[in-house]
Amino acid sequence: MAESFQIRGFRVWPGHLDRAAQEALVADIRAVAAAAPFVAPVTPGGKPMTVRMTGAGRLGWVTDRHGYRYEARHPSGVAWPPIPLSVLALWRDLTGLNREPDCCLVNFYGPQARMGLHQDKDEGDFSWPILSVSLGDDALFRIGGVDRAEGTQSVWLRSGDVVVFGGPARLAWHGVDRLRPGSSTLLPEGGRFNLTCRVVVP
Ligand code: MD3
Ligand code: FE
Repeated sequence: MAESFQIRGFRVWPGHLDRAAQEALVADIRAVAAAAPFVAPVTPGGKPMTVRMTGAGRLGWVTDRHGYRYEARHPSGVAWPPIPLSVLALWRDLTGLNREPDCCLVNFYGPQARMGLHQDKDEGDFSWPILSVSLGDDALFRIGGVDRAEGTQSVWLRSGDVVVFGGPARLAWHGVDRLRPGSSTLLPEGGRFNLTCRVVVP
């Protein structure tokens, strides 16, 4: 296991997952997506997002004309599949928490996808950390402060990197500016999966 470093209050484990562990997680993600297919989300303002999303756990994050929120069911009406054991093991190892996450949001980025700067504020309790796993092409991740006016810093997240955002970083502004298409051979179709595990219910 590589060492971790801290930047702006978040902790990064570069290359934490070896190739076999990454492939196992991708297989788990494909099983989740078979039960709960990726959707093309729309913001409450009606703007299509470039990222495709699905999820696992008791609750899933959704967005549509009715707003941003957590729901007990996938838009198709089926329950979200359980969070893969591989993901729960990572959560336990790196956060050291006994509490399991309620949600594992799965984002898929095609070569042109991005995610604008935002805060994650739809959870009922911000005292729990968020764990993020990157799989596939490199992504240029940008993080600022809790105040939007604070400056931002950029860091490339690569396949197998794991990040924990806790403490003050939990409410930091963040986003994904772009991918480096073709930078990873993990996904035959190209692009990037990102998993974020969240505690939603206090
Ligand atoms: C910092 N996802 O799904 S993961 C998201 O790469 C999201 O797909 C990005 O932002 C992605 O909401 C970034 C890293 C991340 C996730 C949640 C955070 C960073 C965070 C919450 C608070 C602070
Ligand atoms: Fe976010």
